[in-house]
Amino acid sequence: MRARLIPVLVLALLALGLGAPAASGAQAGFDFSRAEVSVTGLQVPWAIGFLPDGGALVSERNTGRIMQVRPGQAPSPVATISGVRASGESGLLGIAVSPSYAQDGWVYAYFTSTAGDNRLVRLRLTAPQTQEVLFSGVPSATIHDGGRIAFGPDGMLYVATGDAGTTSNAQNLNSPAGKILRMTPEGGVPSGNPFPGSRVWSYGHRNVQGLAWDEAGRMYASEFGQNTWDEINRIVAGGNYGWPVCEGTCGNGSYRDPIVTWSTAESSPSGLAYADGALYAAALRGQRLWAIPLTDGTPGTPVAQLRSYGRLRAVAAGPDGHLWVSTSNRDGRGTPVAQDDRIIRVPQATDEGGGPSGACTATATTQTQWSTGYVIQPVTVTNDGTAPLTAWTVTFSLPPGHTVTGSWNAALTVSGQTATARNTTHNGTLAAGQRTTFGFQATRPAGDTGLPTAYQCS
Ligand SMILES: [Ca+2]
Repeated sequence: MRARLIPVLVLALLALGLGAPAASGAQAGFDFSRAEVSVTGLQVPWAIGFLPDGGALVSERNTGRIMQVRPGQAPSPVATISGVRASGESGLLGIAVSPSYAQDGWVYAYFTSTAGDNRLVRLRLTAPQTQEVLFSGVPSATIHDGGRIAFGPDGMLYVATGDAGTTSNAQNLNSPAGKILRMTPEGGVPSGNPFPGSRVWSYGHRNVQGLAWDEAGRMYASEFGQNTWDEINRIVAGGNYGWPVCEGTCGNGSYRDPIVTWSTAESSPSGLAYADGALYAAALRGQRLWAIPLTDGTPGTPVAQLRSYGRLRAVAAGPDGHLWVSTSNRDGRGTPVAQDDRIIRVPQATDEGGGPSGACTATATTQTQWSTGYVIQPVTVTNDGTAPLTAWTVTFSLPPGHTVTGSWNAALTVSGQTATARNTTHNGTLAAGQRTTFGFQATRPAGDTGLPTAYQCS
């Protein structure tokens, strides 16, 4: 007798249903399909810093200029740093805008000088020829000059250096080369540094050109490998990152292994930014932007983006909610197009059908089924957002050959294999946390044991 058999036939296919897009939106990220070229005509842009008015400053490595850029406008020079000597990878490198720029007007710059060193200065755009030298004497060379500078969440200034082609610098705590340095905004040794009286924050680096922090304050740095492995490292005070003994992951307890490695052809990462649950590394030789999802500091699988713009150097999360990425096609190693160098802006991904105020989920239960049909009841619609819903739509996928023969408490339409259930007049309004249900029945070909899948609510 069928009524007795039905419970036996019911498959353990209960609680079907997937979270709405918003439910997985902890890392909404950026919509790379909507990337657009916003600035053109730069010459080897190296670093991007944002001003309180939303404009940006961009350093040009070879010209020594600081350009002011705004999306859709031609770049305009606002300062030329005096005493820059550009050769090979050296020149005007990192810039940083003071966190209290509105009060103090300081712009920080790191460059290779005509005096033969790499140095950190600060200046005001109102008097750019008046430089205050904050830290000098960092070994320079035509390769491995590091150069990224950034204010950390602690208000301290971090400076990434390279080994300047002398590998032994990296393990020498008395050399500022091959290090990440931490200093006060005046260039002094702050309290809390791991080696007394020293600006050294971490060492054993070959050539660091990217620094970033996540919202928990964890610090990350990108690093060029020699011939084999590029690295992303999680940076801790006093950490030894292995160069020149180790390149990439070597499992030697004396050194810290990277959290991400790539072959140098895939990456050669310069700039690094953190936004919205992911690190973004701009790859020069790899000619792409690597997006690396992070969960509590643990990386997921890197995804390659922006593969059609050539060499990428700087990446920064802008106050406009966009990711800003610069090309480096005029650096002597690229193939420039007429517009180069460019800044590409990538907008944030939007949560489709919902968003934080309209998040809902749908969960389906198979009430009963037989060889040629089934009843899905209840499909539970839950408003798990923080604001009331005034309407909801649940979509799901019907296997081929299945036909909906009736529904209740929802208006159900089918197009191809996609079924769409909309609220009726009496159950569209759901307060935050409230739920409602609907149901439907369908027929299917004899011998087909399939059921609908992929319930999504919006
Ligand atoms: Ca290393």
